[in-house]
Amino acid sequence: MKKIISIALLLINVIAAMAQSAPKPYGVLPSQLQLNWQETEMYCIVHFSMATYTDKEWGFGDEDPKIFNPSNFSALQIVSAAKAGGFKGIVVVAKHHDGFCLWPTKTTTHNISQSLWKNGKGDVVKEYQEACKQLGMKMGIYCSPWDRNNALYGTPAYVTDVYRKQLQELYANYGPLFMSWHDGANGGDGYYGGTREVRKIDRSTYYGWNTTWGITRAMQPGAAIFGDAGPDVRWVGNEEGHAGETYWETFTPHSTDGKTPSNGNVKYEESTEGTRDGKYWIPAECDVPSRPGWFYHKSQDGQTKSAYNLIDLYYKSVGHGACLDLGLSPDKDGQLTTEDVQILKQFGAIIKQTFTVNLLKGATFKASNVRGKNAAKFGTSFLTDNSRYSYWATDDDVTKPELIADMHAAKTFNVIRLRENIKLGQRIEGAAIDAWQNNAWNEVAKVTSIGANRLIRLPQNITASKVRLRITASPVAVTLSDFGLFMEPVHLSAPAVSRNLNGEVSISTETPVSSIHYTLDGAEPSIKSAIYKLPFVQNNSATLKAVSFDAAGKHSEVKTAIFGVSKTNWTVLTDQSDNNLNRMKHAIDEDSRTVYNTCSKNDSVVFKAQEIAIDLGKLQPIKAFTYLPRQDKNAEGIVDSYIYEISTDGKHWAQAAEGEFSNIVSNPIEQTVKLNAPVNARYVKFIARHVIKGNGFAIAELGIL
Ligand code: FUL
Repeated sequence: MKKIISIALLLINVIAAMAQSAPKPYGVLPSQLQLNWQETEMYCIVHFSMATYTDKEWGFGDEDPKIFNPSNFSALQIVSAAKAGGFKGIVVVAKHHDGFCLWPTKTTTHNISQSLWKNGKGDVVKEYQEACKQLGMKMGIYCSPWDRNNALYGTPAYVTDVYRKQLQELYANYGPLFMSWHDGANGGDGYYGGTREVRKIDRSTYYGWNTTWGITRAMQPGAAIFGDAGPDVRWVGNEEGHAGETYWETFTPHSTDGKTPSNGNVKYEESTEGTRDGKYWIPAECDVPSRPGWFYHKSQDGQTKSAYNLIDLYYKSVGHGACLDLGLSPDKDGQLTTEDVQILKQFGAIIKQTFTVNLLKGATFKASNVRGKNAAKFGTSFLTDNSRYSYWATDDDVTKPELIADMHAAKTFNVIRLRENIKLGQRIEGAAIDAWQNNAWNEVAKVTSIGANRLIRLPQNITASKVRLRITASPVAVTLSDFGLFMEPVHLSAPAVSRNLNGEVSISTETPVSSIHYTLDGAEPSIKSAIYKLPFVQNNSATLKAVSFDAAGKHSEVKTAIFGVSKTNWTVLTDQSDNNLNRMKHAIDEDSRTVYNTCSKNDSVVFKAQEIAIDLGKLQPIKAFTYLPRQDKNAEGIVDSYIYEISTDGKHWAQAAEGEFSNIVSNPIEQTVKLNAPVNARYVKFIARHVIKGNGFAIAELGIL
């Protein structure tokens, strides 16, 4: 008997101990450094350098340092604007691909001391460091590995004596850093000390990344290292600001060339979602410029993403469990434009307003299971406290629990937040949320992953007093740290604008509005501007700005659309590389989804310069050419080196422009080539000198302004 009692006691003790013990971690786990980075959630990368002055996205490396001379650079203005937007840090582009160093480095003379700014005594990076310190913002640095200026680029000496030394200078003098950002754009043509040639490097071996990262760890132990394949943070695989709808913080990088995955050769299509049960914990950063390009271009004024565009990206990046890195682009004076500052402020205010009140605070929770019935340790009260790591847990064998939250009164919400305690890994693979409406549970949302943070933005407001969370798939016990319901302020639907091949402009809104007003000269529209009723014809170039109003006089955001000359009477000439008129028409059909593509599947065909010529129907003045690359995420046939020719008779041609489309794969936006002076022509020819990939060229749209 005694024996039985002691065995029973032992068993009770074992069960009690189990009830106290935390669930076993699942899979690979984040480091403390990665947790710190994750909590940062949003920061900005600032591109202000030589390319600001040359109006380019990538400088060639032959720029004269004297042209860098801002009249009014203010790191404080830039960092304050980021802070007002709710961003917690900035990443300073200290050297971009053109090789110009914004600090007085000893590694090259191609640096700020050779500029006219502050008589060569200035230090832009220092000024950012001081501004960050003053404003309590974190700072990171971006120092481009690819250097189109340096004569040594491509040799081992560049890595050891230039690139690593530059990092060492930055690490030693500008910390503490929260990030060290290592770009994947690598090798190609450049100035390279005057040789002006193409230099190719082996992406997986040339930089000796492990040695470099040893330096980072030793000198800036608090810096999360960003690279295409990590090690701490991965690139999300696009510059559009979104992570996958299903999103894993874990990742097993694969390479495109069978070599070690590294900066520049990762299979990016796998980076957006990550890898379920991946080998490493390498969460993603979603980088996206706030304007069309990363650097400031006057021609892109008015095209900054609106506050609600940014909100949308916030939900698709931070709201999927990744971090958002928003590009800011100070202008030639050295500050962000008033409009850009305004947008950041508005964005920050909307986020703050949305997330201040968690409507589930004070709710009564009823869970189908609490680990070891130990509510004090694993109960539902932890779901609405402010810690990301205290959590509600289930017993090991309960992987599909349910939870009902009673708010005791009807509440209206349109955002749901869920978070896992990622210190125990990313576990959940499916969850659904129901609202109690008309005496029944109605499913309002479901997700296929949660991770560090999952925000679900509902298409409409939901009013209910009770909600139910169902975990529908998880390989192990659930460890959820947060459940929240929020109300994003409802905004008036901004107009959408389109123009068809007949030059007809249509303006519409998603939801009904009282009126839509517009201007065609780029002026800010108001209730006094022309009222939109029916589609109208606009054949000439124009900058249309439209705004909608509700009955109370509240207005939406302004929508800007830039039109080139309408293509109504355009035809394609056939005496050129291709003669398939039907296919060619896709290049001028005002439809960005159709592509004129000459790439062939036959691998033995090699790329030779390709061209397409267009008859504009009449002689007309041309100020600029536009090229929209294919928008279907396929790099094949995307042109990165071009020539434009013009003609008045279709027989005699003269060159009007030539150059490179920089960063066109990562950021495939419409490229605008401005001419120094307008020209008159009836015929234009677009010649592709080089394409990113493939043996032909691909064009979504060609246009003129
Ligand atoms: C890319 C670069 O090539 C772009 O110019 C920009 O700096 C972006 C943040 O990273 O890889």
